Amino acid sequence: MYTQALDLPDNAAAKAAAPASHEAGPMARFEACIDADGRIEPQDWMPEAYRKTLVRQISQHAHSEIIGMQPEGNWISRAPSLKRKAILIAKVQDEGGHGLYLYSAAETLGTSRDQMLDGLHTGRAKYSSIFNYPTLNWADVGVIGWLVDGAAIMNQIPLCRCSYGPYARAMIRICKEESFHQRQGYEALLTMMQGTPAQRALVQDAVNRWWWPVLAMFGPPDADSLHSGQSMRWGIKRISNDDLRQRFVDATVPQAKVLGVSLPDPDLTWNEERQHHDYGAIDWDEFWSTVNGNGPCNRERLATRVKAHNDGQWVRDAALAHAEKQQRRAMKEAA
Ligand code: FAQ
Repeated sequence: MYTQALDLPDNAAAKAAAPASHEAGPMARFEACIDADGRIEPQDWMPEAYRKTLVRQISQHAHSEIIGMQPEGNWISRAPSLKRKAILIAKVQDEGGHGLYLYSAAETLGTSRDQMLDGLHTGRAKYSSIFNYPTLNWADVGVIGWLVDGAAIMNQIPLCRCSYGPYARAMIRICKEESFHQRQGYEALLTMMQGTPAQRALVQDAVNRWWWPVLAMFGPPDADSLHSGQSMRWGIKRISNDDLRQRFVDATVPQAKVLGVSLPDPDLTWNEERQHHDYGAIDWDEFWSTVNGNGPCNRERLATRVKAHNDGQWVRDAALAHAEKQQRRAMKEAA
């Protein structure tokens, strides 16, 4: 349902299509590789603006995964059964892993993890607006899986075809895991919807609260999207913010029907002419206020993250001391 083809282009052919080094400068070779839908690798020459855009997007994406562990992590100790607890622990751990793949991909562009984390911890770097909303009841955990992971997959499948090789490759594994995350959320909600009226009411309440922030998660409308034009020209983004949002709405409406919940938008209707659903106006003031640090949980999320980082200092110190000891031993043995 979420896939838009995972077939990857023939990189060798694309690179061969690029003019040879004696014929053209690095910019021409870069452009030719992008035009032929090839992959740019870390050792390849790239314009500084391309590098900067990638570091911005990949590090923001990594920060989102790491901060995104918090809303659901909040429910690990209160999961309603051992099975749900085990699933949730695995999911939250996956999000941490996604952050690590993505930091590694960004590091290949010459930015250190310390620099990226400093950006996050000092509030200079962005992370997804969606993780600044609270998880008030157990159904929120299911709704995050169904809607937030569902939106993330919709946005991230095209990134498997991103022109920067390390990012594209990281995204393939991430998307496979996100797909499991989406299904576990939907399954948890289906179970609740077969339960008591109180359980069904919890699901509906969670859907009502998350629907609009999830739609905003795809980013500003195309007309206001600062980076989309250039990022699409470079093959970093493949599908625009509005087009992804529309695909998500179209995919989610039938799922809501099966689940038996209503989506909180009186303007949501099928448009026969467009062959898409029309939907109501998104509150962009709320979006920007959240992005700029004033959402319901921004301060709490950042404070929790900074504390976790500081509390983990002894682990990093111990790992470094161990690595140094091993290196000294290896040098002594080699001498
Ligand atoms: N939140 O010109 P555009 C997940 C910013 S991972 C905050 O359209 P662009 C997994 C944008 O950065 C979710 N800021 O920007 C999970 C820019 O500001 P800047 C994260 C946002 O880059 C599930 C400005 O607005 N996914 O969910 C947002 O072309 C469950 C102008 O915007 C990714 O990061 C936003 N929602 O398009 C984990 C995917 N939207 O940088 C745990 C990769 C926009 O100039 C539990 N990223 N902004 O200061 C992307 O695809 C793109 O970066 C977009 C934004 C589509 C997010």
